[in-house]
Amino acid sequence: MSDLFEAPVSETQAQNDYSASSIEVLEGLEPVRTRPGMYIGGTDSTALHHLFKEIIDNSMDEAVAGFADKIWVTLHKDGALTVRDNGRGIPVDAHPKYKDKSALEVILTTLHSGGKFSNNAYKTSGGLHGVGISVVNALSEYLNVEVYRDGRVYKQNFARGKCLGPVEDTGEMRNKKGTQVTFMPDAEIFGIHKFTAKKLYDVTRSKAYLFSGVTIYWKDETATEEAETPKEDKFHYPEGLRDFVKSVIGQRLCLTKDLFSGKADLVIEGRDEGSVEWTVAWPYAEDGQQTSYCNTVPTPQGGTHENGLRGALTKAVRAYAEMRGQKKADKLSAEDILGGAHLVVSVFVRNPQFQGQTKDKLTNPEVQRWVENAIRDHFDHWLVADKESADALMTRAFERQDERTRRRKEQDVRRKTATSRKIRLPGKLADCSDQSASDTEIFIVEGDSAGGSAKQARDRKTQAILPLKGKILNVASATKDKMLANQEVKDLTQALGCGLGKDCNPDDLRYERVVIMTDADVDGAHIATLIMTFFFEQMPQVLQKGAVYLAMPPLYKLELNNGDSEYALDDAEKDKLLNTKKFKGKNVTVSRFKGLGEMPAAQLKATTMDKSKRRLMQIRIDSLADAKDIVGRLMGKNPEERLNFIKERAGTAVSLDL
Ligand code: 1YM
Repeated sequence: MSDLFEAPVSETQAQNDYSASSIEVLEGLEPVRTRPGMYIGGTDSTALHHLFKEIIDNSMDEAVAGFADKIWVTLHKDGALTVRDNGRGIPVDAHPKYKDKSALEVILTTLHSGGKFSNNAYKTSGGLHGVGISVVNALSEYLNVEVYRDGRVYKQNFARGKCLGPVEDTGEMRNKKGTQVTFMPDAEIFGIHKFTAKKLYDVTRSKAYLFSGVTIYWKDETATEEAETPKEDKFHYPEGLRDFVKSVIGQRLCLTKDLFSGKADLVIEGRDEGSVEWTVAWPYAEDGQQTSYCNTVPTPQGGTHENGLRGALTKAVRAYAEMRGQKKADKLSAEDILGGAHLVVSVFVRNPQFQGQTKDKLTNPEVQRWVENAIRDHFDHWLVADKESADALMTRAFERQDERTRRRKEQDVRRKTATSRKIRLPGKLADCSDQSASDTEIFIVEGDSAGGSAKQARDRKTQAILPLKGKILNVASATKDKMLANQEVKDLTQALGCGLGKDCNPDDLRYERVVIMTDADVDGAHIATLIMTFFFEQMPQVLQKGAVYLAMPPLYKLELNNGDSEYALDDAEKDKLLNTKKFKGKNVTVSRFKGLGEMPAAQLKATTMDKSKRRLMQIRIDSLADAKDIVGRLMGKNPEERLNFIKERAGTAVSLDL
């Protein structure tokens, strides 16, 4: 861990550090209660547990910044939750701009104020990643805060986001510092959902794995004898991620004698940019998983930190294989080397940037290079130090490479025979010119005019375009005969070439990726849903393979007078961009795209189709059974089921564009 995290700052300095004058107009909490989905992604059990993460992230931020080393988590009998840390305590002094209010009250009752007060650059909660403590306050039936600061105890109580009185100095308490928050999620918002001990326990433990400088005390007052998780526990992992991976990999047989793990400071041109910690294991069963974190927050979609680790490992194994005289060393791919490996990487960086509304992918481009450079040397040494393990890794990588080449050849032959046999392809399909499926994609677009733009915008070599007419048949509610007779379904099936229903063989797919590209409006979303339903019902293997994607065309263009412009995917992104330095306070022309057909080809290319610039969303099925249930209810024949589903989830809807 770098000095930055450990260097203690004196208490007086810390108190004066947050800059009150930087406060701008702050929003109240009403929007949070009216549209909770916008802030915590819904009102279901996942959203409920999000409240806990927000609070513990505050304590973790304080620990990572070097001010706290203990956190206590207690689940109470009545369903309330208490989190306490021994950090500096949330500031309680009167706020210059809000003379009658304490900083504590402003932080708890206004949106996004945390980030503005704070000068902690590594902060993930309150503004940068998480939504902050005020959102938890808004969604709690009650929330009570105790701050232990300057040898005194301060208390303030809230109900549904409103404070019940001013912060009170309740007397002296020497030898105690920190913040304690107790809250009860509001049943008006979360209905029957309650905290699950196991979920809280797992999140709590993972935080301790991710930062070895903290000890977390767990207490569950609801625990019974048979409970899955203990009544009390203490988490402290001096070996961090290494301990974590050891606990999941357990006694399973691995390809290498030891795990590959380490820690490094990211010092770039003398500047301390943070740190990285990683652990990699290669289980024989090839059933490993890849997980990554930034500032202790999970990034399930990976991102630049994960790419950095993969890059370092790939390059090091290639170099090692080359040194061992292997001719095909430079052809080894990351998947050859890392497929099935168990990989965990955790970074601490300033100003992390996350992608999209779900914010589950790290996008700071510089992080990739930093992480790759930091790990590369370590892995080179690790390989040379244990030749037996290095050879085992190399041998398996070449086996996977052979297997990959064999499969590709098979696929190429299939495609060639298909083309030479001149299988019937739909007349509307503008096929790509590459003969093999590898690295090709088919864009399924809505309507002929969008099809026209897409044809102009595409890369002819690797991108095919299939325009479909309007709304395709809802295959979840149609009869089989009706489906087979439907022209759009026929076109789609012919173009994809992999067969339908029980004849579907995903290896025969004529393209590597299938991209559904519809307008960024309600109709577009409906059409995309229908096409996804088709895949789900008729080609689930293609979805499971991860070959289906959604294109993400922008809804807005923001342009400055000097011609400089940016695109925004949705309202949230537009508003965010308008608040950045680039646009704030300037004369900005905001235009809204009506549909893909209206977008000039060059723009469609730059924003949505060009492989180097666009963003795609991969459609993933985690559980086939869950997905079947949802699709069945939502797209099936029974309208009552559909209504019930919508009623249950109404609170989850994030943004409706009607
Ligand atoms: C159980 C939850 O919230 N702890 C906590 C929060 C803060 C501080 C310390 C803190 C941060 C800073 C300065 C800073 C917060 N401070 C703010 C704000 N535990 C919990 N512990 N002094 C104290 O980041 O500069 C928001 S949260 F806005 F004051 F900085």
